[in-house]
Amino acid sequence: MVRKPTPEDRFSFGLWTVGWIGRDQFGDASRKALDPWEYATKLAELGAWGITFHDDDVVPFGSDDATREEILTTFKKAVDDAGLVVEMVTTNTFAHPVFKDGAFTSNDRWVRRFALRKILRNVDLAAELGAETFVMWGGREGSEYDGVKDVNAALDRYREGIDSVAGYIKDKGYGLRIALEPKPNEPRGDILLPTVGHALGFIAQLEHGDIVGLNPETGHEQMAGLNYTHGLAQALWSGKLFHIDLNGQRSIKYDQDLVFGHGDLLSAFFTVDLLENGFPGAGTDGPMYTGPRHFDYKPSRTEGYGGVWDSARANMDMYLMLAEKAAAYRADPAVQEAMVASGVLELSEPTLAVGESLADLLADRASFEDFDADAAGEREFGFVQLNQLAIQHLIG
Ligand code: GLT
Ligand code: MN
Ligand code: MN
Repeated sequence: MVRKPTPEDRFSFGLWTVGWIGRDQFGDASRKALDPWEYATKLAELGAWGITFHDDDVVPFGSDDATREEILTTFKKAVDDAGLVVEMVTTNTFAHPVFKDGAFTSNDRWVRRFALRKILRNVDLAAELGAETFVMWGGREGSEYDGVKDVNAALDRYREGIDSVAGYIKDKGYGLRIALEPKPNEPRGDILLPTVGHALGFIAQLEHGDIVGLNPETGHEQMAGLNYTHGLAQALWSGKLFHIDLNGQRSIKYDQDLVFGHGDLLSAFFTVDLLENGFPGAGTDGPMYTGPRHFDYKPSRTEGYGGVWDSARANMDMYLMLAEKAAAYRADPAVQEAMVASGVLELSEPTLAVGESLADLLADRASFEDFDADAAGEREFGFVQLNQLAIQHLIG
């Protein structure tokens, strides 16, 4: 039995996750939609601490102000009554046909202006609800054909859009940070800012990049054959891991949004190990992710509401089970020994000693002239053994 999640675990869910009714490219909805507040109540019962949503998940696109106000009041009350925290808010700039060529990077300037207005309005709502993170997934920012998008101009417009939103947050004094969510493709053939690395490079070009970071999603990196844990690691190293979308993906294919751990389980183990225990060399004194454990998954289309709640719970159970395994892995003397043998901990030692100059290095015969490269080439790192110990903890 896995223990029940507590608020300290800070598990949170997108309303669009349990709220997904199974409509896909090929088929109609396989479940009936509930009211937004019903999902909130149920998630809280299961042990979730937080809830997140797109503007349009709660208030239908195009609603008039009075309707919007009425719906938001009911929703806020339900969230409060359930004891849930709205930790993140995001904007739907992908569903309505107006965004078919993108929002900030649509070739149509009027669409770009409308998108900016929609997003700024949602920033106000996010701040009002006390959210800390404002996720921006530019799902429609991209193209199917290379000749139809001036990528130089598109990146200029993307920067203009994000800097405008970030500048607005600062001007208003809101306690919000923006987290960009990379994805390589789907729904567009190619999406701009396709990976963690592309997004980090983009953030470095922003005027207000200090409040812009990342919301990497497990499946989005794995769809491109990339290592999610390494993506998180580089975002952490860069001080840019503002938020996470945990889920499961089985190799390079369409975005599956499976339950966390139901895709690449070994990778999920190391993801949790990093999130809970930090880097092997620095441990919890090094860069650590301190945000919510947010799940962005879809209950499979085959499930009814029983399966929806079971799968929501499964995300949290997977995380808790993996956290337990990862703690045991780190504490195991055999693992610690294997870590020493493998040199994992040696990597934290700077290559040049404190105060040592390149001139010193050039004069150090032990580093080159007298260095026995052949002998060093004989070193056994024992990586396989260390990995085997990880797997033993995982399945043991
Ligand atoms: C959409 C997408 C997710 C994003 C959401 C935020 S919406 O479902 O597939 O990965 O996190 O806009
Ligand atoms: Mn996501
Ligand atoms: Mn996804």
